[in-house]
Amino acid sequence: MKVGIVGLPRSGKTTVFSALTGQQPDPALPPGRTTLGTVRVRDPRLEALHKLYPPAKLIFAEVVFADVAAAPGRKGLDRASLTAMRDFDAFAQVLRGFPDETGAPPDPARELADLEAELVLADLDVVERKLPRLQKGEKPAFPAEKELLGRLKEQLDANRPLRLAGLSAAEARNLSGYAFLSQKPLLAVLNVPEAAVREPVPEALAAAAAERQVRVLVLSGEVERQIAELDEESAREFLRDLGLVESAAQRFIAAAYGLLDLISFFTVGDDEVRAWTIRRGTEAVAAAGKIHTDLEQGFIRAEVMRSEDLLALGSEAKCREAGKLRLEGKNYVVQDGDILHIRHGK
Ligand SMILES: Nc1nc2c(ncn2[C@@H]2O[C@H](COP(=O)(O)OP(=O)(O)OP(=O)(O)O)[C@@H](O)[C@H]2O)c(=O)[nH]1
Ligand SMILES: [Mg+2]
Repeated sequence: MKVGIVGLPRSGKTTVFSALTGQQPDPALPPGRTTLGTVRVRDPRLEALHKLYPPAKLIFAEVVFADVAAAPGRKGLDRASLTAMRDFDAFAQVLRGFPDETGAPPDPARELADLEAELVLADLDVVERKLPRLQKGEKPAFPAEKELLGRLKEQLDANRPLRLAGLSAAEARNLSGYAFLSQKPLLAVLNVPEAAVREPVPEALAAAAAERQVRVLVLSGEVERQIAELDEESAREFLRDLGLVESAAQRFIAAAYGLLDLISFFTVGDDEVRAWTIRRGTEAVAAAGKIHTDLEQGFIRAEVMRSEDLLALGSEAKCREAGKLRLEGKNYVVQDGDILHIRHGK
C-alpha cells in the first residue's frame, strides 16, 4: 500500500513524512519527484507468534509513504504534483495547524475544502476530455463507460468528490485506469504545535471533515520528527511525557488500515513468520496470490488456524488435535488474524 502525503503548499507535508519514516527527502529534487519511505506495521500478535518459531525470520507488513517535491512559490498544486498523486492508493492530507511563515493563523477546514476543489477540477478535466470522444463513437473500455462518465461529470460539476459518488465495487474497478484523484480514500492529518497534540479537533474542521466522511488524526509533525530520530527506549519515554502511547507512525498506520479496510493474515514456519496485508473480504485464493502467484494458480486448499488458538495451544500439532485447524477452499473469506498454510499443486 502506498500512501501519498499530500496537501497545500507549506502545510508541513515533508515534516510529517519525516516524522513517519525517519527519512529526509533531498530538498533539491525537481517538482513532482517523489521520495518513498517504508514503515513496518507493528503487530503484537505477530511478535508473539514469532516466539513459537525462534529461528525463523520475523517479517512485518509494510506501508510505503510518499512525499512529493513541490514547485516553489505556488498557491495551489502544480501539475507535476497532481500527476505524481495518481500513483498513490490513498492520500493523507496534511493540514496546517500552526501560524505560517507570515504569521497567518491556520485555517484547516478551508485547506480541506481547497484541496478537494483542486482534485475535483483535475478529475473534471479528465472526464471533459474523454466524454466527447466517447460520444463521437470511440470504442469504450467497458460497456457502460459513457453513461458512467456522464454520472461522474454531474458529481464533479456539483463540486462533489468521486469518493462520495456511491460507486459500486465493479464501477470502481472499471474506473481504476483513470486513477481519479477525488476517488481515492483520504485521511486528514492536522499538524499542530506540541502544546496542542491532545486538544480536540477544532469545530470548523470537525464539521468539514464529517461532511466529507473524512477521519482526522492530530499530530505534531515537528515533535514526531524529533522522536523518529531517537532510539526506541528514549522515544517511548518522550511519548509518555507527552501523554501519548504510540508513535505517530503507528497511530497513523492503524488509522490508514481502518480507512482502507485493510486486515492482516499471517504465515508461520521455521524459516519465516510473516504478516501480509489484504483488503477485508479477500478470498483465500487471492490471499495466496499475495504470497506467490504459483500459490494462486496451483491453489488446492488453505489450512487455517486462528492466531489466538495457536498462541494459546502452543503448537500446530496441538491445534490439529484440538480440532482448531480447518481446511478451507478457494472462496473462503480470510479473516484478520488468520494463519494460512496454502496447499498447492503445480
Ligand atoms: N511552527 C511550526 N512550524 C512547522 C511545523 N511543521 C512544519 N513547520 C514549518 O512549516 C514550513 C513548511 O514545512 P514543510 O514540512 O516543508 O511543508 P511542505 O508542505 O512539505 O512544504 P512544500 O513542500 O514547500 O509545499 C517549514 O518552515 C517548517 O519548519 C509545526 O508543527 N510547527
Ligand atoms: Mg515538501
